[in-house]
Amino acid sequence: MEERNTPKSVSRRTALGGMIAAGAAVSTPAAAAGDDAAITTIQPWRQELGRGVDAMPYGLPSAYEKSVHRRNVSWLTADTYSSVNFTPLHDLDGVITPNGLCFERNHSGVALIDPARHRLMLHGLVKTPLVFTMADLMRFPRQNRTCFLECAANSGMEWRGAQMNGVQFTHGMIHNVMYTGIPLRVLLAAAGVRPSAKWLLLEGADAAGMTRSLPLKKALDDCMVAFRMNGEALRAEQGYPLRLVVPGWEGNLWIKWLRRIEVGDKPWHHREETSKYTDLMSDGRARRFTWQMDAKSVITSPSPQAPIVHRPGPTILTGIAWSGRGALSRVDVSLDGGRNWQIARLSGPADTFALRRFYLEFDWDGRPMLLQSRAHDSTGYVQPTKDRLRAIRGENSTYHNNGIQTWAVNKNGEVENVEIS
Ligand SMILES: Nc1nc2c(c(=O)[nH]1)N[C@H]1C(S)=C(S)[C@@H](COP(=O)(O)O)O[C@H]1N2
Ligand SMILES: [Mo]
Repeated sequence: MEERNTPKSVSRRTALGGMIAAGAAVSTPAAAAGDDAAITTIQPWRQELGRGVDAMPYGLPSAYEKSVHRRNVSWLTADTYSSVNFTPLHDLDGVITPNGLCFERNHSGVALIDPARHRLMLHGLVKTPLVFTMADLMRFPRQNRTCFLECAANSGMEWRGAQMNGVQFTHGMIHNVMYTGIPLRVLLAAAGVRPSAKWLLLEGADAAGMTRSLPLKKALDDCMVAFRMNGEALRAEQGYPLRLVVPGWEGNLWIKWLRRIEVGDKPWHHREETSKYTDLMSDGRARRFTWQMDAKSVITSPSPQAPIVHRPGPTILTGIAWSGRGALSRVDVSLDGGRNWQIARLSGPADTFALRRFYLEFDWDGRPMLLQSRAHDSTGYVQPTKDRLRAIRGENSTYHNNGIQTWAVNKNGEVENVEIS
């Protein structure tokens, strides 16, 4: 992993002005039949029996995909228990994050819970306090929903300037999976919420005993208590056997290893919420309760970890976009640092509060580029530039950075994280 000590900033003119005309674009994407030795060779896998169906009861990716994995940044946290690792966005396509690649953010490591001994308690301002076993929960009606989870600290290291040389590190505190779970309103109805109730306290069973306050309104609206991700049981890292799903809102509220829900009439005070999870502005005031995730997008390829490895000619640009305010409606892409924009092609499921995948197919002329993407959502909100964000929020806040990302591509197809001014 490469990192920089000094934020990198280039002017649009330096990056694009010094362009030298590259040689005539060669576009021979495929070899002519007969030229490719691999076609005539009889490789080992064509000569031997393959592995039997009993060899791998739980499947793993091909051995040739070994480099596709989560990564952490050793200097970022003092230990690996209260820490984070990052989703390898540059290696993924489509919208679903495979379970083994979902980033992890833990405050006291991963709790390993025996589901037979796990309980969910629901109490406080309710008519009947309840304690559920996992077996009890399996008898409630369930639903399926795909949602992104983004940590409020995602892209936080980029607030003062380009820092991390890879989309995995600049934007990898996000994952997008299909959850199966019980609408929280169904469980609350079973206990009978009292009229004075306004807030919930949610508590995890990890050593951190992490607790968060959540407005009852959001809980009744669309939260769920999930026990499956992408069809199989939650991974331990993601809160096995139970986690809260809070569509469109920051990851911090998505309590993992969920063990207790207390119903109250006001928010609880969390030390961390006031010191860390608030956005300090330039004038010293803080934004509080900024839970909704703003519209954001990023190009995942080309990117520093996914350079262009082919000659000029047909080139595929792709990325992800999302919004926690409303439906993602459009993504624009610029190849010249925001001077000219084209509308990208969206492909795949269009679920609200889930990742969208976009593409732009173009003929690369072999010259340097400054790649940017910009998300729009159904509320009319448009993803801002980083300069615009900083003008409003100042230099102190590192949370909720949804500014436009710039990747500089050089004539060799190598890509760097830059900021343009
Ligand atoms: N019990 C518990 N829940 C937790 C946390 C935690 O440390 N303990 N971390 C929170 C934070 S800050 C985030 S961003 C998300 C991360 O979810 P993930 O590990 O599935 O990516 O879980 C949230 N829920
Ligand atoms: Mo987080």
